[in-house]
Amino acid sequence: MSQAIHPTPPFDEKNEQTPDIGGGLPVIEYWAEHTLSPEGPKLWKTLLHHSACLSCSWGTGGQKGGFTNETGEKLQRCMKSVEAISAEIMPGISTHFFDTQPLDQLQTLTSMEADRLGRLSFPVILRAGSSHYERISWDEIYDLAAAAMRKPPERVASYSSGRSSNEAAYLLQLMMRALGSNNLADCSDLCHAPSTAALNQMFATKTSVVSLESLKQADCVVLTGANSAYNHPRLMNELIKLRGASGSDKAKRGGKVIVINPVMEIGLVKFGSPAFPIKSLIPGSPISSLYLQPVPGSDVALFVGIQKSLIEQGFLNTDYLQAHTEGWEAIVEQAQSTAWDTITGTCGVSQPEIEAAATMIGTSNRVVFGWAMGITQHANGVDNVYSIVNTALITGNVGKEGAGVMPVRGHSNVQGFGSMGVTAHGLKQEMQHALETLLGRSLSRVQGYDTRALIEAADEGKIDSLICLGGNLYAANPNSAQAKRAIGNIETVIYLATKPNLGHFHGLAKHNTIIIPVLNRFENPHKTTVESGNNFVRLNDQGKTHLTTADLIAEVEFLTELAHRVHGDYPVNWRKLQDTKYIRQLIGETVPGYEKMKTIDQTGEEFTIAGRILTEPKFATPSGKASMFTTPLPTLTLPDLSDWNVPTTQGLVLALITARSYSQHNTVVYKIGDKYRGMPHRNCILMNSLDAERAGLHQHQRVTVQGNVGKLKQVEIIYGAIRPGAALMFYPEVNVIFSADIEQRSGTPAFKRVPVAIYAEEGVVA
Ligand SMILES: Nc1nc2c(c(=O)[nH]1)N[C@H]1C(S)=C(S)[C@@H](COP(=O)(O)OP(=O)(O)OC[C@H]3O[C@@H](n4cnc5c(=O)[nH]c(N)nc54)[C@H](O)[C@@H]3O)O[C@H]1N2
Ligand SMILES: Nc1nc2c(c(=O)[nH]1)N[C@H]1C(S)=C(S)[C@@H](COP(=O)(O)OP(=O)(O)OC[C@H]3O[C@@H](n4cnc5c(=O)[nH]c(N)nc54)[C@H](O)[C@@H]3O)O[C@H]1N2
Ligand code: SF4
Ligand SMILES: [Mo]
Repeated sequence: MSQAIHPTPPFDEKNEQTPDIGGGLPVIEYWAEHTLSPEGPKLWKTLLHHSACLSCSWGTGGQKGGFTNETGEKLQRCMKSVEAISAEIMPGISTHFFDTQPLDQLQTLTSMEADRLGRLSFPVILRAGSSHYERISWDEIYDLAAAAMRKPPERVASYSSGRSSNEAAYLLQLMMRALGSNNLADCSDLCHAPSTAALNQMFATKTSVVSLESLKQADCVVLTGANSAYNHPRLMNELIKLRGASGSDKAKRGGKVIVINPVMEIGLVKFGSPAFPIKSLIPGSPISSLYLQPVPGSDVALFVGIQKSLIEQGFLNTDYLQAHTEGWEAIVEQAQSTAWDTITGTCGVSQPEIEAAATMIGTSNRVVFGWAMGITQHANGVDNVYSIVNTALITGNVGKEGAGVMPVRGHSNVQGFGSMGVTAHGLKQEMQHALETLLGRSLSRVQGYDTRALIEAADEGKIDSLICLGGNLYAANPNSAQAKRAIGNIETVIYLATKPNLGHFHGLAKHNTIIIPVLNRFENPHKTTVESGNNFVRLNDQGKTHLTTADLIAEVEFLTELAHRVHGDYPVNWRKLQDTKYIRQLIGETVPGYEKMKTIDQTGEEFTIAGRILTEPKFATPSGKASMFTTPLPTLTLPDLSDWNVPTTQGLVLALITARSYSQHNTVVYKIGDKYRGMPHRNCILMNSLDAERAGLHQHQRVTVQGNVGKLKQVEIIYGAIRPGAALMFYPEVNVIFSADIEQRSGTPAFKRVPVAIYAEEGVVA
């Protein structure tokens, strides 16, 4: 039966370090270690605070308490939440620290060392020519910042990361748009922008169409290019329940999970969840029913293959396609006319495996398709998303309970930033009109800079002022040398941040770099809101910071005061907005689907955003039908070693996946090793033993890994469960070696298919 089908050969080789299951006891040990430590009481207080988890977009916590999800289920905080909180409740950096640490010293710090310095506690400035950051007064900050914002609007930009609140995000975009600037670069440009672009084209909506409630009714989940065991751990509970293996869920749903990933991630094979201590935690629960390992960047071919097989097996839902979609004939024609050899030759997955996946999808009644960075961070990321959504549509799996398409988002409020209009990729018409009414004039029609365009523009000397609401623009971008040079051309850079990071020490402005320490989500003196990846809006209570002697500011307070100094009372009384309930009023009036924001302060009622979840196949497109687009198969080539300027003829070229380790949050590293992949430190490359041995290399050998703009030396080879031809290294360190291809319709870098040469340096004995 299809259950027995595995990749041939299965690329599941383990090394001596890898455990048998993901999650499991180490998670509990981590919890215990932290919750029982001296920081324990503070940690518990924060875990119990009525605010959403800081870490990922799955969204846990809020008004029902820190451990509850939107369906009211308890015990929904994972270890990643503890990790994120622990970083925030660290002591403050002393007022003398920056006096004693010259910049060149700070620049030697690793990501982890920078984070461990503690919480930013007072505002500092680095003036041109100075060797030290020094303390700065609030008056001077506002003078410098207001002057920076008054530069010509096309030379002023912002960058943001999705941890701040909806309220702060809304203020940022309103301040920028009131200036006449659309330069609202955001971390989502490096992340799910292809999902947003594709879903907007197909459905005229930009986010997941599946609610958590609906996911619970699925009988099959296809999880592609997402390592949720690491990055969205509570999603794993849903998969465990779907498979019906958990003790607490007697329903025995017996559903199927198809995982598509070049790397056999152990937590996606078997996961031990603390939510089901007896049945799951120690033995581990089975996750994948079928695990397919395609060539990185080839998912379009794989999904066209699945479509082809669905058609051949008689699973095409023609009635649905005729009634609810447009352009479907071309999709069917493409699938039928693409030869199996072309499909399998491109994706490297055999026809029986693809057919097994199609059978599982075709015989299931309610299928949810989820995906993350393995799909979006490719030169054809938008096609990747089209091909997944096409597969869902041809089987009628969009617009009913228990089925649909679900981009698994990144940061805990990255989706809220998009909803609030923080984007250079164009606003929804309704929101544009509402903002134009508010501003009493048209919004600028100049195309804004997204994140990559911002770096390119700055590199060409076209940006004078940049305000960063969180994040790490420097380390999140490919080609770190270019990012550093580009930011260095900007006269004034203002960082609002909770913690120091590499960007604060390497992403330095030409004249003034200012770091403003801010309160985080559970410390703000006012309520705020965030939006989860499942389109659920959570209300965060006000709180207090443990940094009682520090000079921190709320993001909302800083942004309203700055906007007031720049714009006076235009188009709103900014200072009045320091009371966030007035921002929520504005949001309720101007953001489509957010109408319930107008009453949330009275009702305290968290809500699902209107118009997002599709339980009927009625789309927001003018025709009411979903538009479908064909997906050209990618041509995936790699240069030869001889094309590289390397000092040896021995070695090999692989497609490098740059991804997260088990203990990091984006550019911030919490722990050096990744135990589930058996990678003991950051300077490792995960490879298949067949590749290494073919090139005369061996496990634990130290090699050079070279991309198109740089190299990393002394990289340790680790054998692992990855398909031949592919390798994996950790970001952000690896960003020094390559300048990525860019997905042209979304601006997203191809972080998941970086051509690299791997070789032992001549004369160096390993
Ligand atoms: N703890 C923790 N949680 C996080 C984050 C974090 O850093 N730490 N980051 C947050 C953010 S901003 C984001 S965007 C998400 C990221 O969440 P993920 O997208 O799960 O994170 P990545 O580590 O980028 O891993 C993507 C997976 O894609 C696979 N992959 C690579 N190339 C391909 C391919 O061509 N095809 C397929 N099918 N798969 C491929 C990789 O092997 C890897 O398993 O997580 C969010 N949550
Ligand atoms: N090679 C490679 N590069 C990648 C990726 C990849 O997979 N491979 N992934 C990309 C993706 S998906 C993303 S989303 C980006 C991430 O890019 P960013 O979002 O820019 O980076 P983060 O590391 O999440 O930013 C962390 C910093 O945010 C600040 N911060 C935390 N909380 C708050 C808060 O409440 N308020 C404020 N103001 N600041 C806060 C802290 O100072 C912290 O150091 O990286 C991208 N870069
Ligand atoms: S799954 Fe995500 S939102 Fe939920 S507790 Fe874990 S890190 Fe937080
Ligand atoms: Mo992300």
